[in-house]
Amino acid sequence: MTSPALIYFHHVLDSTNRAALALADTAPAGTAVVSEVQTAGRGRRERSWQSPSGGLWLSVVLRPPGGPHPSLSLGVAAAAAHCIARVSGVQAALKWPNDIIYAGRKLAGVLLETAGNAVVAGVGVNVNVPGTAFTGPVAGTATSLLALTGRLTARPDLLSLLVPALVDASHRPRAANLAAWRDLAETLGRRVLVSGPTGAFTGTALDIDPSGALLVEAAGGVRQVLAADVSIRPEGDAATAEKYGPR
Ligand code: BT5
Repeated sequence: MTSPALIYFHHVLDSTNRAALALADTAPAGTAVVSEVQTAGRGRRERSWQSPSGGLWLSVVLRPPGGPHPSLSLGVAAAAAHCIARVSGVQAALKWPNDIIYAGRKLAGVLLETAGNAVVAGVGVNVNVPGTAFTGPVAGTATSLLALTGRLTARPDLLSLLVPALVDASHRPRAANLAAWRDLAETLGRRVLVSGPTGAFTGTALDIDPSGALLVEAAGGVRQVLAADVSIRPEGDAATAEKYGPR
């Protein structure tokens, strides 16, 4: 008989994703790691994730039946946005690939990492983090449930919704995760600036394809964007967009 999943709580960890990856070989699906503070919280592509006290820094071991697939990170972002709405009333939107945003500011982030057939889904939600806790450029781009609502949100309530929601997302058909993301997507239909390893271009975000890639109509045709950062351009004429730059 496999042992039941546990939630491991820490006061301080380098990264809950790192810790969960170390368990992923043997831990049952739904095993979760939470830390009050992370000293080396990580984002995509070696970026760092500021993780002061008051947030929910969570990683969950998942075992999607078909193995890892990019649609899962989109499904996890959608599931996290729904859980956030249920506990706080804040209806956040999604920016490709998996930022959870409110009024253009980042409220939560998602980072999936794989270990064989297991996936560790990391979700960082700025719950009871005062705006003054963010440092550097993040102070101007992040928001939190506390900043948005002016009150504290019970993190145990969010945690107890999130863990099963993430497990559910890992069992859902890929198309269902893509559809869940589309429902909350702010990126689709908007002018976007795509910045990737091979350069930057602007275009209109049309849709996501079955692989989770963003389809962007640009000069020269529709381009499939797999790994890049996308910023939504302010509406208006090209000159205005140039003036404001990426958000
Ligand atoms: C992400 O990366 O958004 C994924 C973040 C995942 C964090 C969770 S916390 C639990 C688990 N354990 C980990 O170690 N990680 C996961 P990305 O799209 O690359 O965005 C990173 C960028 O977001 C940074 O470069 C900053 O600009 C910005 N940022 C950093 N900390 C932030 C915060 N707390 N709130 C909002 N934006 C932040």
